[in-house]
Amino acid sequence: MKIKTRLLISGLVLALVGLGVTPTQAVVKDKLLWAQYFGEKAGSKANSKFWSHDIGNGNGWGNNEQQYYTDKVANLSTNGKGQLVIKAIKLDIDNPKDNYITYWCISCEYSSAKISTRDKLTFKYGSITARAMVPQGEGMWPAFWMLGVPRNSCDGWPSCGEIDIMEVRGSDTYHAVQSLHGPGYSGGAARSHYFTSADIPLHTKYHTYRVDWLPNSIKFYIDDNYVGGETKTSVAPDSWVYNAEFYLILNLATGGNFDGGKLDTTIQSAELKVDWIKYSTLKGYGKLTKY
Ligand SMILES: [Ca+2]
Repeated sequence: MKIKTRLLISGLVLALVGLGVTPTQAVVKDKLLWAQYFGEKAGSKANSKFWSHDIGNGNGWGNNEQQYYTDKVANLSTNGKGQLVIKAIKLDIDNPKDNYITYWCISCEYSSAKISTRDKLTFKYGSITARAMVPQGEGMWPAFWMLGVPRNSCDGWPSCGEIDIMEVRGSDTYHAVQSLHGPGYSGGAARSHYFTSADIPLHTKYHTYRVDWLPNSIKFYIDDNYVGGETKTSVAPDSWVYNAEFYLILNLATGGNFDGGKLDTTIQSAELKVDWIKYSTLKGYGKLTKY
C-alpha cells in the first residue's frame, strides 16, 4: 500500500515536472493573512490596533519635506464610502488654529498625515497590495512603503532596508516609482523601477500597487503588470537586507527632494485615497507578527 502510494506520488511529481510545473507551486494555495478595507463610518481614524501616527515635521524627514503631520481626523480618516483618506491641507499663517504649526515649522506649507504599523505589526515575505488613488499637483508625494525593523545585523536607515511599493511625483502622475533602498544603494542611488501609465494619468483612477516578496527576491507590480524587481544576485556586491521583518507606512508628503523640491502652494488640498490593503502568502511564504 505504502509503496503503491509512493509510486503514485512520484508519478505525479514526474508528470508535473514534465509540464514544467514544480510540485510546490501546484500544491500551495496562498491565503489572506491581513486586510484593511476602511469600511468604517465617515470620520473614523485608522485602527489603533495596527496603526500609529508620526507627528510633526521631523526636520523634513531627511528629505526637506514641507508638511506637518498630525493625527487629526481632517488629515486622516475614513470617508464613509470605503476609503481611508489622507488629506494635505494648506496651512494659513494668519489663522490662529494653524499657529502651533507655523510658529514651530517655518518651512511647513501643509498639514498632512503619516501612519505606520511600527511596533504593532510586522510582515516578512508574501504579497502586499494597496488599491489607491493618488493626488496630483507639483510637490505632492504620496507613498505606500516599508522599513526594516531594527535588528542586530543593521543600524537604522538604509542598512535595515526600505521597500517602496508606491511613490508618485505629483508633478508627473503618468509615472509611479517602486524602489529598494539598502546599504550602498539608497536615496538617489536606490534600485528604482518605473511604471508608465499609457495615456491616462494615475491620479484619475484607483490602481493596485503590489510587491511580491520572497527570500532573496522582490518583484513590483502595478495593476498586475510586472514593473521590475531585484534579487540578492542583482544587488551584489551590495547586501540584500530584505530577508527580515518589515513594517508598513502610508503617508502624503508635500515638497521635498523627491519631486525636485518643487511645491505648488496654490493647491488648497490634496488627497491620497486608499480603498484597501491586502497581505497574503506567496508560494507559502508570508508571516504576520502582532506585537
Ligand atoms: Ca474599501
